Amino acid sequence: MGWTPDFEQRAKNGDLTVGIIGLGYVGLPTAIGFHDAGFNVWGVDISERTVNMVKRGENPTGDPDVNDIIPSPDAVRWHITTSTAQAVSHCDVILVTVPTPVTEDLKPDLTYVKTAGRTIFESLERGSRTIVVLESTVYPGVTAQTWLPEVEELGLEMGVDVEIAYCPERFNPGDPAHGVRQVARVVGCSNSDIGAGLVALYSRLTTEDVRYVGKLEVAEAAKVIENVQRDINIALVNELARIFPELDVDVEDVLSAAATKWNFHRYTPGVGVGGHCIPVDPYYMMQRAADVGVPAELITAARAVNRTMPLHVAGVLNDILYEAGVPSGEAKILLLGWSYKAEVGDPRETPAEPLASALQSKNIAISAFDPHLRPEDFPAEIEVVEDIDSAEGYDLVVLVTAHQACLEIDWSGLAKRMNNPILYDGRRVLDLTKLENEGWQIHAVGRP
Ligand code: SAJ
Repeated sequence: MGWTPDFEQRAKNGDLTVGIIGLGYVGLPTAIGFHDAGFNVWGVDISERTVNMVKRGENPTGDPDVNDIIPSPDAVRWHITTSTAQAVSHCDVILVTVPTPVTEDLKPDLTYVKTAGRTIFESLERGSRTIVVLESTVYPGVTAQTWLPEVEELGLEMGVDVEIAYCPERFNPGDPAHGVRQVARVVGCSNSDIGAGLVALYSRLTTEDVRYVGKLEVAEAAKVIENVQRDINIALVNELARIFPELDVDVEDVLSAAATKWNFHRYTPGVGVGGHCIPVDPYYMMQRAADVGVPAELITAARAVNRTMPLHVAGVLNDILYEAGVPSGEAKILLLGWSYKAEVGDPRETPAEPLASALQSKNIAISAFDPHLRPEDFPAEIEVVEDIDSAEGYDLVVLVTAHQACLEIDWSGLAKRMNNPILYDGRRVLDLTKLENEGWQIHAVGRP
C-alpha cells in the first residue's frame, strides 16, 4: 500500500518499503542510504550488468564513494531486480532516478522519465495511492506533463491509485561531503499532506534540511536554476579568461584579488564545463522559456561561452605549437585527464572530447591519460596512455582534469621525455613557477 493517514509516522519509524528505479550515480547511493536508514528497499535497473554487479556487492557507477557500501545480497531488507513490476507490488513509495540527458539538438530527452513512469503506473495496485517521486533533473512542468497522460491513459485516478511528487537529487559525485545523506532536499507536490509525509521520509535519509516547497513546478524550477546559476558563474570567469590575457593580465590574479570581497563568489576558468548536470540543465530552462515565449538571453549566452571554451583552448594550443616551430601534421599532444571532473571516472559531456576533436582537425595527434577511466571509455581515435612514466615524444602536455593522479605525476621525468617540454594548465591548479624551474615552458588558461 502507498499513502495512508499514518504515512508520516511509518516514515519516521522506517516502516515503509521504498522502491528506487535507476541504480546509477544517484539511484544506487539513494537505495543504499534508505537501506542503511532502516527501510525495506527494492532497487530496479534495466541493465542486467548493473543488477548483477550490485547483487554481487560490486559498484557499477564510476563514483568511488559507492565502493564497499553496497549491502550484501542476503541482507533481508535489500532487494535488487530488473523488474519494475515485481518491485512496485511491494512498495509504498517509488523514487525515479533515471537519466534526463539532452538530445543531439540540445533538447531535453524525457524518454527515460516517460518509460519509467509508464512501467510503474501499469504495475500499480488499484486503490493503493502509491507515491511516485521523480528525482531526475527536469524543467518546470515536466513531471505532470510526462506522467499525467500515462496515468489517465491507464485509467488510474490521482489521489486514489497514485500520487506524484518531485524531489530533485542534489548529489555531487566524488564529493563525500555532499552525498545523498548529507544534502538538503526540497519536496514539491500538489497535496501538502503527501508533502509532509515525504519530508518525513527524506528526513530519515539526509541529516540536512528537508522542506515542502509547494507544487511540483517550484521544486522542478529550483533544481534547474541551481545549476543554471553555476553555469553562468563559470561562464563569467571563462569569458574573463579570454579577455585578460589580451590585456596582459592573468585572470587568476584578478579573480583572487576580487575574492577578497566578502560576497564575491570564486569560480575557476578551465578548458570547459562537463558532466551530466551543469552543461545540460540550462537547456531545460531555455526550452521552457522558449515554450512560453520569454527570451533566456543570459542563460543562452553563458551556455555558448562554456560550450565553446574547448574550441578557444584548442586555438591557443595550436598557436603555441606554431610558435614553438612544431611542423603541422607532426605535433603530438598528451591530455592529462579525460573525465569531466576531478576524482570521478565519468566521461559524460567531458570538454576533453571537443578539445581533442578540434585539435585532431588541425592534424594534431592526441593521446590521453586518465587512471579513473578504462580504455574503452575513450573515443576510438584517442591513443590511451595507461603508464604515464612511459609517455614520451610529445610536443605539449595539457592538464584537462585536476585528478590528484594527474597533479602528482613525475613532471621532471616527463619533461625530459618530451619533444618540446611545453605545458598548458587547463584548470589553473598547478604550481607553474615550480614547473618552469624544472624546465617546462608554461602556459595556462587565462594567463597571458
Ligand atoms: N567547473 C569549472 N569551474 C568551476 C567549477 C566547475 O570549470 O569553478 C567545471 C568542472 O571542471 C566540470 C563542470 O564545471 O567540468 C561541472 O563541475 P561541478 O563542480 O559543477 O560538478 P557537477 O557537474 O558534478 O555538479 C554537481 C551538481 N550537483 C547536483 O546537480 C546535485 C552541482 O549542482 C553542484 O553544485 C556541483 O556538483 C558541486 O557543487 O560540485
